[in-house]
Amino acid sequence: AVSCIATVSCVTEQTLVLIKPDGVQRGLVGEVIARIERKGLRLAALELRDVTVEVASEHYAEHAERPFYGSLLEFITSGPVVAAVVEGPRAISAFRQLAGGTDPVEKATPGTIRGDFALETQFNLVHGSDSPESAAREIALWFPSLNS
Ligand code: IDP
Repeated sequence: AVSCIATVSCVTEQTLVLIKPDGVQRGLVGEVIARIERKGLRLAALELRDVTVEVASEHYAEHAERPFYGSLLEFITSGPVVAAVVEGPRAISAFRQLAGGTDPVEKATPGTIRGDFALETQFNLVHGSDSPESAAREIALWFPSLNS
């Protein structure tokens, strides 16, 4: 049995978060991390790093047949990203809620990261795993030395 005295002490889930090259270039790293922390989520790992085509294509493998795949890979490898493992109760859904919908104008609402700071679907600032299976796969891909 896990005792949860404060919300942050009750770690039930981890998710992989990326601040994409547009977020790093636009100086929104602090803004995004502040929102994650204010929500009550915790950083379990955090790193600024360059992205290889190998990691990018593995990360977005499910989109390999989509027309935007080539340009998505070019974008994700265009500059450093911030990769993070974020944890807490329902961390996967909680971060997706903070991020907002994929299309930052039509789907993300004001008050979300994408709704507040982005205009184009490709350049939507952040990534967050969409399921426990994706989170496990993506955390293993980006942070192979982390055992969770
Ligand atoms: P998600 O990031 O909200 O989970 P996905 O559908 O998994 O959305 O798409 C992955 C990423 O691919 C998006 O965040 C966005 O950067 C890019 N993307 C998705 N759909 C389009 C599109 O129609 N045009 C250009 N880029 C897109």
